[in-house]
Amino acid sequence: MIESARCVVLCGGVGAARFLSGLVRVVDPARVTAIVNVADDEEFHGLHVSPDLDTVLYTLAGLVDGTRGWGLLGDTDAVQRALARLGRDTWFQLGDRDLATHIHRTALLREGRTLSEVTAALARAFGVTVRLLPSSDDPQATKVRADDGWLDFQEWFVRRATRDAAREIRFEGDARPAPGVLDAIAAADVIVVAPSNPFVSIGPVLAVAGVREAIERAPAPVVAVSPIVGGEALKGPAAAMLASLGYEVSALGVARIYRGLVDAFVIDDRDAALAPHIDVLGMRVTVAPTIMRDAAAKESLARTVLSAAEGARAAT
Ligand code: FO1
Repeated sequence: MIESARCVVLCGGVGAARFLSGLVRVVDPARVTAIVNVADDEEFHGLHVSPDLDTVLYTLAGLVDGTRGWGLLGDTDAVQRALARLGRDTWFQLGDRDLATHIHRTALLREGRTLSEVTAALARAFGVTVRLLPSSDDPQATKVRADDGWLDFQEWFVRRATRDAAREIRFEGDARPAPGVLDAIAAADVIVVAPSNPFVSIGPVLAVAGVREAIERAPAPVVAVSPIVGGEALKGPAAAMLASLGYEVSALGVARIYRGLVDAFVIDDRDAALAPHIDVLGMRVTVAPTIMRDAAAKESLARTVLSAAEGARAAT
């Protein structure tokens, strides 16, 4: 049953990509649909860059720079250096081979193709059989309010290196779900909320019109993996954001955000003491190793998630 389970995974970037790379070792990749955040997308040098889609794409293709978690392994920066010599802003690093992806995506979009069509074409070109769906074909943009005003997401995340406390988050654009998103959710055997940032990775996916409601209606169990372990984020600013936005900085703080949406919650061994507090939120808790340090650990986390889903299904 496990190998043929239809899995839908709500995804941000690096954490989700790593989770997916373990999941495809356990289930048939063709049965996996990744619904990926597009609210980090931005134009640089006239090119449409979709960081989270590319992180998932490159990771599943086995081409990602594993140290950074994004971009292509062994990529070079000749274009970036040439642009800097011309006086252009280069705070957002785009590698030479990575630029080919953005040039191709932008050209296809200008020809009138949708982001989901372009994403499917890129997945084919990279030999990725997981179904990659942008959460929306419409523009959606995360904005972060710092003490000195509202910032574009990448301005806050990369240019200012998340140094500013995030006081408020909003998503601009009336994004409708991309074709296939709501159907995949309705037909899923398991819906997974990846170990991604709940505010700026999963938040925008849930803010796409009808997505949250589709998940609430779906018969499949919904399992989330905590991106916070021992009070710290596995990667990125999730812990600092929990604090600045008024949540407890722990897996429990994340569970409170997902209350009412998630049936089962996977937390790390070192957070075992939080289990009873999460349980009272109406979630079945699984305590297991969640740090994805190697392929075996990623595969083991995927198995943990699938058995948590099985447990949640059996309980209903
Ligand atoms: N993250 C950085 O911290 N600095 C960068 O210069 C940067 C460039 C970049 C280029 C292409 C791409 O696909 C991702 C890139 N990222 C960079 C990662 C990205 O900003 C974030 O991982 C996501 O937007 C948050 O999930």
